[in-house]
Amino acid sequence: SSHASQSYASRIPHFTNPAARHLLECIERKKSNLAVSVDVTTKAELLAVVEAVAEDVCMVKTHIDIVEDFDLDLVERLSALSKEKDFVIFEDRKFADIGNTVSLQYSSGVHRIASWSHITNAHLVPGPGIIDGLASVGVLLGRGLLLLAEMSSKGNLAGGEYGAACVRAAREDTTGFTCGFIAMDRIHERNPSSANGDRDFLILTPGVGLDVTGDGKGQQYRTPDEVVRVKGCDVIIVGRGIYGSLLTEQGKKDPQHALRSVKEQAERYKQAGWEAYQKRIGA
Ligand code: 5FU
Repeated sequence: SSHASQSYASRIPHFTNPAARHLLECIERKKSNLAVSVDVTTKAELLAVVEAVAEDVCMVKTHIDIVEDFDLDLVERLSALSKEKDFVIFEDRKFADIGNTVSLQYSSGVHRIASWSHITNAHLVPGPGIIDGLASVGVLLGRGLLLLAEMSSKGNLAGGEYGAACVRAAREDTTGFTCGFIAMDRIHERNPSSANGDRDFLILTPGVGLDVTGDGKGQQYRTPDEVVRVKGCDVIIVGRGIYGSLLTEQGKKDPQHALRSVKEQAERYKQAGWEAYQKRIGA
């Protein structure tokens, strides 16, 4: 039977992964299934957006390699905010290399992702060794991994048998490190299996917008209602729909005004995501 009809709270005991449990607990405490994708290129902007949305989100998603003035102080501040404001950090790194290389990319380099990001993600293109490589760093730190089983962008190659293979690999991961998928629906429930077939996974879903259906560069948007109620996804990931006001001419001239709009949009998406969830579980 589908875990989609169960409340977030009731699903917590089914997860052994500490980061997955942390996320479900945050969602339940804050009554928010909203992740904000903060794709801005300076430390100051990143922290300003996070502060503006912090109250309304269960998760902040980063692309840390786009920050021009990155330093470890940024991740220290982000970590402090994650504790103070109660949200999970997800570095959307999309690892895609052999196990040995990804273990180094995850633990080391400039960004030391494993030291501050509760959850990260990976493509399965290199095979299951990528999971083992990341797990060799992440498990001891209590981190979690999402496999990119599907993508939101037009013409992406991750459909069909590829997604099914991601589901199999997640079920076969005996370390418990893999705790969910980036996907467009409850992909594991479309791909049943006798081995670990009942195991619950989190579905985090980008490509969410209330006002537009695309960005002219391949992104495709669906509404929170479609994603959460109809398709049964667990977390909506919203980027420009929330921080977009900062990118306009007006927003650059008057960042304080733009940040108020960022906060308003976060409230709007939070409400839409939670209403869709309540309808889904029949609350
Ligand atoms: F895996 C994926 C995917 O399939 N689609 C995505 O859009 C990740 N993303 C990310 O979500 C993308 O890299 C952005 O960081 C974010 C979506 O941002 P938007 O501004 O809401 O389009």
